[in-house]
Amino acid sequence: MFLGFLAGRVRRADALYILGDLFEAWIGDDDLDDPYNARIVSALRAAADAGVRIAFMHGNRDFLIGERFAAAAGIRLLADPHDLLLPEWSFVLAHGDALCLDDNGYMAFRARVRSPEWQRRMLARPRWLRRIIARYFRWRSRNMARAVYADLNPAATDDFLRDHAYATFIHGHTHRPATHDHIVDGIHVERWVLADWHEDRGECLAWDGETLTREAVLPENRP
Ligand SMILES: [Mn+2]
Repeated sequence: MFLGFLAGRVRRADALYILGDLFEAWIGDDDLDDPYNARIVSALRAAADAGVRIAFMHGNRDFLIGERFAAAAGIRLLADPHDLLLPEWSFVLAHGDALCLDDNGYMAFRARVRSPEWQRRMLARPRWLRRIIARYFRWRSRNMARAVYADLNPAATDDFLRDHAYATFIHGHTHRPATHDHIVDGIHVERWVLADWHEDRGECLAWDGETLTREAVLPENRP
């Protein structure tokens, strides 16, 4: 479905922003030759070659995506968060996990795996071992998520919106798609939460210069 999206709807856009967790797991850019990964990368490349500017931000599952992936796919890596200042409107983009401060276990894990030292040691391990570790992480996170998905910490979110000049905030990660209204320092700020993707349905946000719209993404790009 994502391949159909890249070949279809995306071609009518100037730019595509992917806010992380594109992959269930990413064990390192030396895994670009895996057939599944190669298909995704060449589909991104085709859209990029067709003139769509594609930017990618790391999620909590694919944070090991690096410059080799970016070069192969023809995309640009973004820092999290990213201030997207368009002529008509200002947005701030994030994956969303960095504000889930109430999930202490996850925040400790995040700090550990995002450190350059941990990543260097991880990438030095053989691929087979990294695959097993990635599977273990997914299993553990599924078990923890079964209880309840973490949500953004309200006070930290207000601070974040203040720090980003009350720009419209777009993020995913929480599995709670919605559009929220925040009043921060008396200013109305919108927060758009992206939906998670499944085999048979996905969702993107489209900005036409005036309005932001949720668009359904369906298999084979059916209308
Ligand atoms: Mn996530």
